[in-house]
Amino acid sequence: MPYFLSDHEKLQYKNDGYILRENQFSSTEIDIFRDFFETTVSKAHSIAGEGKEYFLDAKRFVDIDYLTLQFEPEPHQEFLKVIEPAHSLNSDLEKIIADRKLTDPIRSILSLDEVSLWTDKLNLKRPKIGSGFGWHQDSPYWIHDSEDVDTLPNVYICLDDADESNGCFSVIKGSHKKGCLPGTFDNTQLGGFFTDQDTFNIDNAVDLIASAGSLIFFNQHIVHGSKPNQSNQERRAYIVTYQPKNRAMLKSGKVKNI
Ligand SMILES: O=C(O)CCC(=O)C(=O)O
Repeated sequence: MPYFLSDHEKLQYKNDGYILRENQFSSTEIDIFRDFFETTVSKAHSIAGEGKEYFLDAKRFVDIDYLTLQFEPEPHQEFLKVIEPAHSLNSDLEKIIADRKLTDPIRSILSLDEVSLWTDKLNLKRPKIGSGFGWHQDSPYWIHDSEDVDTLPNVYICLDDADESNGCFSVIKGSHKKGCLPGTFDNTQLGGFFTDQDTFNIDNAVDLIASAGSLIFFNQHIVHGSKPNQSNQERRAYIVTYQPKNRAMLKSGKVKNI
């Protein structure tokens, strides 16, 4: 069964920079995805000691070949925050990456039949521990590595019900239209990757409250972020980013056509 975007959804993506498709996966499917997720997290913990550890703005990172593990800030530095590229640790994730519920809308967005993988990440955001993500765009992270930063659409898979209390995904509606925006200049190491708040309108912020199994497709230039998880509930997400076929993946440089 095809899952291409309707004309209305295409227009919405063009104007707003995102679309939310609710309840795309059943609870049984999401349970399987959560198993893939937690298996990957366990593998990441088991190899974290083998990697090269470094700190940016007091945030702990570990690189193992081209895999990057990002940990929560103090006092939770033992807890993982992000694993990227996640499929390199668990090939089961490739089943999700190739699912037409993800790839057909991406084909519609790119107006292409064939696509490849750019990157994929697991964002953990554990109960009471998971920190937020400041307002940022993805494109400034990728502009120096990608052949074409304008063709890197994302899909965010909600693995848990998410609302304001556990730090649901938030976007600045329409902010993708200006391309790469300037970063902040606050003399921190990572400050340049957070978007200068004078360049977008915070009144256009939308909290994407969504249930587990929902998908959020979003433009690589949209300003987005999320609050910490202050609840007792998990808020796990898997974000997959695609590109036109035959292009090299971020970091590994290998090609993974879908
Ligand atoms: O998981 C989230 O809430 C935000 C993730 C994000 O902004 C990112 O990975 O670029």
